[in-house]
Amino acid sequence: MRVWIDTDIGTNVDDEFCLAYVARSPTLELVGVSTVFGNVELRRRIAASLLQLTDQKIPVFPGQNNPELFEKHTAAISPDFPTSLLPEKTEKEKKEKPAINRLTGQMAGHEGAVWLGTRREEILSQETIPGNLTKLCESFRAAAPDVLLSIGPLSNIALIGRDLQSHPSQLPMPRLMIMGGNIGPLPDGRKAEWNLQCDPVAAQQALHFFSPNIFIHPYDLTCNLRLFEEDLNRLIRGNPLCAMLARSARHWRTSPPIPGRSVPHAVLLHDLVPALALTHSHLLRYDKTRIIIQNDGTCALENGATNSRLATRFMARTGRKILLDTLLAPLSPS
Ligand SMILES: [Ca+2]
Repeated sequence: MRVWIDTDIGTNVDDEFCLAYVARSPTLELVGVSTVFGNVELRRRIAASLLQLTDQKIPVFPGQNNPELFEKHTAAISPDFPTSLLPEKTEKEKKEKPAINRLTGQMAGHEGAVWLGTRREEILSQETIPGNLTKLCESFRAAAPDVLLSIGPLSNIALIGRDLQSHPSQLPMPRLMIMGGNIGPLPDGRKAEWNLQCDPVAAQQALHFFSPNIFIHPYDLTCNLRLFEEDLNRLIRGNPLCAMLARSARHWRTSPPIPGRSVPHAVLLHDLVPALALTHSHLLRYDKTRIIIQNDGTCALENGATNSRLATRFMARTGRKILLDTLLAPLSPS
């Protein structure tokens, strides 16, 4: 199975574990990686540095650093495109301004410290490189993955979906596996899950383009996959990739995910869940659903035609064992 990962690697440590797991899984072929949100060039370097420790050469492409860019880019191609796909606003939303509450590419400040030794001031400087987006779309089409694994805000996913639909010879569309959204309440009184909250417009459009071949792994479920101190102790004594992942996880536990948010303390591997679903589908159960993403990034279930499958059960303990066994397997000599 050919897999492409779109990631905001560097902020939460779970993206790093996801990349490492897919790269090292004997049944998956990682054919490309793209980075999203904030300093995408720094994120590209982090991903490349991690992948260097696997025994494969995998290209990494910087994508969109800011949700606004998607509309600018698509507007240039098709001026009438974005708004025609948005759900009808409710009467209440029509009165509220702004209706769409997106976050710009905010970095936490600790990204790259473990993998690259990056200093805080380098992390916070960001570049916008629209030309990269064309290259990203072309490379994605050339790689022709079976699965697109989305583990960050969905800005690049909407862009890729739109690009694929405008190249019909590239169809069928790959399966879209998303870590994102929430069905139940979130911690800290947050209303929406981070990946959807950062770019709800792109999330709505991703749903439109890839439906019904979409598998959603919501926060409520993914927070059950957790690594403990004993796991990090095992990893730190493992191969060089495992040792770096353990160091990065320890660093993450003491770094606030974004300014103003509390330090996480626990290593919760949200982004691993859709990756484990690819290799061990028996770990999960899905319900056919119709999900709607609201303009504030919250999810609602609706009656009507199925547009996705929502993961409702996950065997976290078995998943954790599979992850550790896969990562701790000896690296083959390069
Ligand atoms: Ca992520």
